[in-house]
Amino acid sequence: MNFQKICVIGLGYIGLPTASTFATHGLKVVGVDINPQVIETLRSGNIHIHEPGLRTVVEAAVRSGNLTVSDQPEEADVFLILVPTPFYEDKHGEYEGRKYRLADMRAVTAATEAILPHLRKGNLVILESTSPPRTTVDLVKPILERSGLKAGVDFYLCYSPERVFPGQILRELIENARVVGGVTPESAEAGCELYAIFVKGEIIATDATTAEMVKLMENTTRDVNIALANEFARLAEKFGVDVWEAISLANRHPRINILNPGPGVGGHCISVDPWFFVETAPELTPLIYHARQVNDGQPHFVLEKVKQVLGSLKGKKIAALGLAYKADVDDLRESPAAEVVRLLQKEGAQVKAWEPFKPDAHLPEIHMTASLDSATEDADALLLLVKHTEFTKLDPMEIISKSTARTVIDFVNGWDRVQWESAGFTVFRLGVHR
Ligand code: SAJ
Repeated sequence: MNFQKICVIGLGYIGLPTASTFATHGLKVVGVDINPQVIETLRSGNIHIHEPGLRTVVEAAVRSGNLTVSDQPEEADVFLILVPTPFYEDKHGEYEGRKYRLADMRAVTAATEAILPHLRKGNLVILESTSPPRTTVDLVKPILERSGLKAGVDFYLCYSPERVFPGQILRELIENARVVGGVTPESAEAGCELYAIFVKGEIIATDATTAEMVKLMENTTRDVNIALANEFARLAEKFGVDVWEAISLANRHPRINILNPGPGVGGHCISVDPWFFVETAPELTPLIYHARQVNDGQPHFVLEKVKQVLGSLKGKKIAALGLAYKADVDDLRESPAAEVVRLLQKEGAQVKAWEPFKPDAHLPEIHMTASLDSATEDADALLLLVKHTEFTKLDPMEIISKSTARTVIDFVNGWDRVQWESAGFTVFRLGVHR
């Protein structure tokens, strides 16, 4: 096929890197977003996302004249949909007493409807947003066919999941294997041809619903395995075992790879996607449901641990280190660390939070400080909630010289106990009884 112009709808964490990468590979790209601030930021030569290397690629894309931005789609050869698919905050489904989340597909619906007036014969439309199984055939296809054109006959239609790891998006976009599911084999073939423009990893054709399920299976596997690690941490505390040591020993087995326990599972993927299975088949997914419960309950487990160590939290001054949803990213959405802070405050603790990747963020109810020192100077205890590299490199001698705290609780295995104890701290860790 001859791809010259592509319309990328949704310029978020995946959309902007994807749009820019197509542009630096020679395609004319119109990046579309409904958020005027995003458009304004990009037009003024800035970016609204922190992702290593992204600024350089966006700048190159804009400089080449290939990337422009707009608040609405226009005629193109290809339409790529990369809009958010969160769940509803205020609506639930219920099955045998188990309440489950419901996917909010309004952004996908709106993006598809926005394409409709521009859809022409021979176009290729690809949905990349993580979606419940059958979304491409049951939601996207009927909307596009309102044009009078038939999917798989007059235009090509695919689902292709993005699989990139925040923090390494630009490299993984190019190097990861890509699954492209078509509503017909010809659609899949057209999709594969498109991604071959920049993808160096293997590109594999399948059908659209398989591709949707592949994505959900990947993230659900991770969620269930993290839940298992979190349960192991609870068990280790009960049995007087160091879970980190036990995990590293178990992982010497050639076929075992236990993940890391922590304060919970955040972000907008792993903690959301398993619900798309539960929603569409609650009777078939008790394991997936319970893994979600374990991971969502982990901030409460963290709270109990802090209470065990510090006793009543009323008036206790706590420095919370890290608010991002995981290490070395600036993304604070669905962050278990933020949830922990809120729970501590509900128990009467005075918490100051320090997030080096987003010191100026405003999170409801959370007191964020402008520096590490101002969070720690008058604290009773330090909580390590995110394993940012810069936290793992902190010098405990320096911290103790500037802080009133003598107790640290490490929830991510980021600090060496011996080193911190020899500096004068008493160290407690998640998954370790003492
Ligand atoms: N976490 C743990 N223990 C671990 C690993 C992670 O508690 O051993 C926590 C993290 O701290 C974080 C959450 O889980 O709060 C999710 O982090 P993550 O690193 O597992 O995943 P994401 O959400 O950053 O990215 C995932 C990736 N999927 C997989 O690794 C299977 C990525 O490839 C996907 O593209 C992305 O979801 C997505 O967009 O779906």
